[in-house]
Amino acid sequence: MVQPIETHQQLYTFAIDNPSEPFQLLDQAGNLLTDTPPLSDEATLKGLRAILLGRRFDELCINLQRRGLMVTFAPGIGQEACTVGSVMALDSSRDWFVPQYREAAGQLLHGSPLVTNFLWHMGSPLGFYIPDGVRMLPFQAGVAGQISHAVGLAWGSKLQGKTDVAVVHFGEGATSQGDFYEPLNLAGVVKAPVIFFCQNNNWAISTPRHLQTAAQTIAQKGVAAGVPGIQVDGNDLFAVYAATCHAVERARRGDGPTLIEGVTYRLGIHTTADDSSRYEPPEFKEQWRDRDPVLRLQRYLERRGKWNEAVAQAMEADIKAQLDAAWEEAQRVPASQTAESLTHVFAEMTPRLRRQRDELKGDADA
Ligand SMILES: Cc1ncc(C[n+]2csc(CCOP(=O)(O)OP(=O)(O)O)c2C)c(N)n1
Repeated sequence: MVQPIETHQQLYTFAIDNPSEPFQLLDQAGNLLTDTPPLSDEATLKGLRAILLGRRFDELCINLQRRGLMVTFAPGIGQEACTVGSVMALDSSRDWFVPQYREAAGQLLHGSPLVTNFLWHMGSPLGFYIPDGVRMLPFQAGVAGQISHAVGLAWGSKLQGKTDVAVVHFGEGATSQGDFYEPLNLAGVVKAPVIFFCQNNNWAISTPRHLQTAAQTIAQKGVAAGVPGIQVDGNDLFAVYAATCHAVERARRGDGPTLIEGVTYRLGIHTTADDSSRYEPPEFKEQWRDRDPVLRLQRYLERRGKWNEAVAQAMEADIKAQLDAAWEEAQRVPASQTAESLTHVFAEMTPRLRRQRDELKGDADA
């Protein structure tokens, strides 16, 4: 277990005392800053593959959107260690992953089928249907709208005497909203087993972090709600994983929520509807490129003799085959599925919804 974050007290002291020094276990050059890595080489390779799958999925979707085959798309390029590291700390068979809109890498690792993710961005209502057994909520376009739902899931788990936890992702912009503070407050009161994960990528579209909040860190926003916070290097898979493991253990013990701030950077675009060159100084991306979580893991694994050109090529080929097969499958799903959007509103359809669905089906068949 990792030493610096052992106690609850240390968690929030860390965020307040060291606002410019996020918790790190793997530095930019791939050096391990602790005696024992928190993940085995095999698990690290699995984490790297999940990051790369998310990245290649995002790149493909941007390309498909440009060709008119997808709706607006928000990539998580550069931020994938936040979602992958936090999902690796969960038990996917029982814990909940609650995304905002740029969390493909974490969603896929948590069990979301690739086809579902494609269908989402093709505008198909079937993309919003999460298969049974996958403990995940759908994509949420309303900033911070999913945070209350995550607290509800976690509190519900506690009321049922279970120890299943929920991790919810959102950006630093979301933490300016009532939809962040209200569920955070409630979670502190009822000690809901929830992990609030803020991906601080410096930008809320064109609003930079320093104009978003005067708080020194996002992590310390938890303190007033009795929720310990920790700021971690969000591009360090090991730090994200270790901090989330710690938060999960606290939550399962009944000690309540934790707020994790992953300091990261948006290496891609905000969405396909955005032109970041209009507001983002070009040197910002340049500075962050070398901190890319992919490069960092590759450098680390290379030193351990687990990464070389052949391994890289085999992994990329395997990912490409997986993406190609899922994209083929998604294209075979009939485009007109409007009626489906009414099917999952309630557990049992109301007579009015049933009537509307039948009317829509009639239109589609005509
Ligand atoms: C409730 C709400 N208000 C405004 C928007 C428009 N909007 C879309 S993304 C975005 C920025 C969000 O920034 P942040 O929370 O930091 O997340 P990021 O996009 O950087 O991941 C805004 C304001 C929205 N989708 N929902």
